[in-house]
Amino acid sequence: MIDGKLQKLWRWDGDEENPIIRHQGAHGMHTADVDGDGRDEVVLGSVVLDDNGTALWSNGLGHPDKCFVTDIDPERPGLEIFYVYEDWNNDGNGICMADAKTGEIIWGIGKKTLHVGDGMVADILPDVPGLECFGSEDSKGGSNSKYLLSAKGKILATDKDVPGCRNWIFWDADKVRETIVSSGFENGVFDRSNANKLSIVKYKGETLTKTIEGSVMMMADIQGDWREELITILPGEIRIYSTAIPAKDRRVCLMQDPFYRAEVVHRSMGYDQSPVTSYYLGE
Ligand SMILES: [Ca+2]
Ligand SMILES: [Ca+2]
Ligand SMILES: [Ca+2]
Repeated sequence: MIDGKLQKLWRWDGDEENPIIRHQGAHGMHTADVDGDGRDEVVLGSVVLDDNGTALWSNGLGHPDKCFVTDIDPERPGLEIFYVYEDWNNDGNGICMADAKTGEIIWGIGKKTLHVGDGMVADILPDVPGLECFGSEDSKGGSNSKYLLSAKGKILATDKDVPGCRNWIFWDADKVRETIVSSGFENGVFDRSNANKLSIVKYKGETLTKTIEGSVMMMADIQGDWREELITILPGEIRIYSTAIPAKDRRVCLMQDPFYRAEVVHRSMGYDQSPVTSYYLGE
């Protein structure tokens, strides 16, 4: 910023890079300090731009529908990135986890994948170390397979035992994340009369709240006690739901984490993702 005006520091065109970096972007970008030098990189998908506007790395795996940057495996130093790839992948890396600093693939699912259209990372199994990683094939690709993996890449569950990827929220007092489900989609059959009723449930566990109405817009810690509020919309109305479950510990407001704050904004870009923190937040 000079004299109150933004100045261009650099421009980037993938075709100027070697190797050329076409077709490596995801549906949304994330800004994170992946190399720990205090300046943010831009995670475009399979390619990461350094803060000086040059490619830091590219894994060459193509177009991920989504990727998640966070400390997935706290036993490894630094951040990791979980990828789900739309591109057909014969080499077992269509669902994979990479080192965020170098792009090195830490593990892949080890199976052929066709079009993995959705994914998520969250601690849903407190007895399994790290964040669990899950992804689902899009039926457009010719498969309905779903996978739940540990932070070490071990397949823990498949298909009907894998939760949905879309809407996850910190709602009760523990650091295991809960999911928001529409009762209109119970048993996989869409009931239009019930489609606006939402419940917050634990994975393979109890229902915590079931009186929520509207369509999910966003989840974010906007009140500041570290659990997240749920923002929904109905015709002519915006609602903010807050948990009524008392916290058991005091934690810094998630919005104090600049990465989480940017992830909340990210929700308005591309495919919607539940925001994650730059640090490990799980049991
Ligand atoms: Ca950096
Ligand atoms: Ca780590
Ligand atoms: Ca929880």
